[in-house]
Amino acid sequence: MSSDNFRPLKIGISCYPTVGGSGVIASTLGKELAERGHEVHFIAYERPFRLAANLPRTFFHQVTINDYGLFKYPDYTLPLSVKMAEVSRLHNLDILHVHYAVPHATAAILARCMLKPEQQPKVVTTLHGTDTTLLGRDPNYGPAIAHALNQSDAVTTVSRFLKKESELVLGCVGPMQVIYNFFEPGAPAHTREETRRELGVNEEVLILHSSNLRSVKRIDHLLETVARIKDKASFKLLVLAGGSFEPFAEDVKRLGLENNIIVRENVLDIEEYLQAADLGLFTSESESFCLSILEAMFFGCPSVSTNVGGIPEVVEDGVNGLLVPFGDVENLALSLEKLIVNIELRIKFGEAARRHANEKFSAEVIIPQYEALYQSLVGQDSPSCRGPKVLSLD
Ligand code: GMT
Repeated sequence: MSSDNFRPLKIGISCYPTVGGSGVIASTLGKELAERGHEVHFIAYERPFRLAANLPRTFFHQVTINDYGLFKYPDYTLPLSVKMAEVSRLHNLDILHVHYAVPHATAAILARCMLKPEQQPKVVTTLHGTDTTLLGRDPNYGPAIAHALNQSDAVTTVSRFLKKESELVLGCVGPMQVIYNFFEPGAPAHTREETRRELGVNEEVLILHSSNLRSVKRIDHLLETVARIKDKASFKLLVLAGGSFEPFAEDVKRLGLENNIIVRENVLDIEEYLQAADLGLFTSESESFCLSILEAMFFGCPSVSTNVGGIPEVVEDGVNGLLVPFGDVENLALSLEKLIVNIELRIKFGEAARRHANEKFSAEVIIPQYEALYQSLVGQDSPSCRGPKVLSLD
C-alpha cells in the first residue's frame, strides 16, 4: 500500500474451502492481498475454513448447489461459473484467480465467456498437485484441464517439479510460472509447555504429522516407520488429521503403538501444535510441495521426509531436514532415531529450517510475485471469448 505506483485490484478467488493445502494457500493469499489494500472476493460452496469473518476488504460469495433430483450426480461447475460471472460483473473484477484446476479453471473460462469483453476478468489458474499428477492423466479429465489452462491468461504451479510434471502430462499448455507456496504463522494462544502438557507430553520428542490422511500420504508407512523406532519411551507421534483417524485404529493396535500416538482431528489453531513439535515426519508417495513441512519449518521444526516430487525444493537434505527414498521405512526410522538422540543436530536443523522458510517462503517474499503477475495481466487481451459471440448477463 505504501508504494507510489500501487494500484489496488479487485480479485476473485475460488478454491476448495475444506481442509487441504490448496484451500489454505488460496485463503491466506486472499487475506494477505486484502491487507495490502486489494479488494478480495471469495467464491466457493462454503466459507474457506481458515478464512476469518469480517476481514476488511474481504467478501464471501456462496455458490448454491441445487439437487433437483433430476440428475444422478449434482453439478457444481455450472453454478460455480454463473456465480463467478455474476461476481465479476457486479464487482468489476480485474482478476479471477482459481486454485486447483478441477473444476475451478473450467468454470472460470466459462464465466469469462458469459461476460461482455469489458467485464471479463483475467483468469489466473494455480495448479496444486493432483489436478495434474492424477486428474491430468485421467483421459476423462485431461483434455478439459488442458483446455482450461490454454484459455487461462496465466498459469502458475507451486513447485518446479509440478511445472515439469504438468508440461509432461498435459503437453503444450502455454507458459507456466513457478510461484512457491508460503506460510504466515499466527501467534499461538498458549505456550509450548502448556500445549505439551495438554497433549500429555513430557520429556519425549514430539514427532508431528499433519495431513488429510489420503492414500497418497501413506499413513501405513508413517505408522510402520514409528513402530521401528527401538526406544518407544523416547517419542510420541502427534497426528493432526484433516479427517477421521478411525480407519487406522486397527493398525495402531497391531503395531503396539497405542501409547505413542496422539490424534487431533480438524484443528484450526495449528500454530499451537507446530510450536510444541520437535520433528516432522512425512511419508508421502507424491507431493507437489507439502505445505505441512513448510508450516513446521516456520516453527523451527525440521522434518524427516520422503524424497518425492517438490519436497526437495522445500527441504535441503542434511541442512534443514533429512530426505529418504520413498518406501524406505527402515531408513526413515533410522533418520528419526538420529534426530531423537542428537539434540544439537535437531536444533541446528530446526534453526536452519526456520531461516530457510523465512527467506524463501514467507508471505513477504511470495505475495509480491502474485501481485506482479496480476498487474502484468491487467490491460492485456485474453486468449479468447472476445467479440460479438459474448452473451450478456444484463
Ligand atoms: O492435490 C492434492 O492432493 C490436494 C492438494 C490440496 O488441495 O491440498 O494438495 C496439493 O497442494 C498443496 C498446496 O499447494 C501441496 O502442498 C501438496 O503437496 C499437494 N498435494 C500433492 O501433490 C499430493
